[in-house]
Amino acid sequence: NVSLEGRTYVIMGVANKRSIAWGIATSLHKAGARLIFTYASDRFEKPVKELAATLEGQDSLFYECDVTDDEAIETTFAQIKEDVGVIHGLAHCIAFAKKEELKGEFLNTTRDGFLLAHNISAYSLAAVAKAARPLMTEGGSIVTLTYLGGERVVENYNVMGVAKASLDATMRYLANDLGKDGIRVNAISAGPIRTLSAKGVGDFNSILKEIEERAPLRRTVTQEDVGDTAYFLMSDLSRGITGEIIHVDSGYNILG
Ligand code: 0WD
Repeated sequence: NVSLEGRTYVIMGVANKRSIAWGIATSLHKAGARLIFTYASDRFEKPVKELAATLEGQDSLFYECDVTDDEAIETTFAQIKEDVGVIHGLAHCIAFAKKEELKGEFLNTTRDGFLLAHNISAYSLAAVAKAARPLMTEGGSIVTLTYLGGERVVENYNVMGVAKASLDATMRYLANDLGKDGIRVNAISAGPIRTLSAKGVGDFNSILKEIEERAPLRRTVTQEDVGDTAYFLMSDLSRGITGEIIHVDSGYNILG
């Protein structure tokens, strides 16, 4: 069944309308899903609520959840359980690294910066999966967002690339643990998209230009492209897929 009516999904990581998480939210909304939004701090409460209000007929719920805080994660999912009971999926669209470490040589990464990037961008997937599991009593689908920089060296991506490699492996181990509960865990490797986070990556414009010139589809991807793939991964159409990385990148990853 391609309709997501009667299903509830948690979307983590909407910062503004350019967020990939917002692309996922609109795709799932169109399919009839009920949405729950979490945001990192009260700074995002108003913008997230204003955005969600534009989704017609959507009766969204909102929770503040800083993924570096175990207690916050526990409280958030306990509250969601109390408020809606069962969830059918979760979109993890969260990453962070110090801006000064997203340029120049990877070699200059500090211990602090390394741990921070891994904490927010990789460990958080394991932490939220653990908290979400008891709410996924009907099975479900967890989707995270990764990037090619975790598979190979991408100029300037540095410590975030190492964190994405960790995220990819975290996704696979979680898929193995949660498969017996009927919960699938997959990643979308998105091509570069201009968002708030992308602003932190050095020389992002030339990364975009390279895609336009060389990727098989000769265009960059949009939040909607990623959103519709997330919709597929949340739906039963993808029921046989877990532990997988799907590249939504105009085919760029196949180039040598
Ligand atoms: O080109 C791109 N934009 C790509 C992004 C290509 C491939 C992958 N991705 C990934 C990112 O690495 C990230 O995992 O997609 C995911 C979503 O990123 P985005 O949509 O590009 O970025 P953005 O709109 O900035 O959303 C990321 C959000 C944060 O925004 P802020 O302004 O705080 O950086 O991640 C959230 C936050 O909303 N976030 C947190 N959420 C909870 N707890 C935390 C935290 N501690 N830190 C950041």
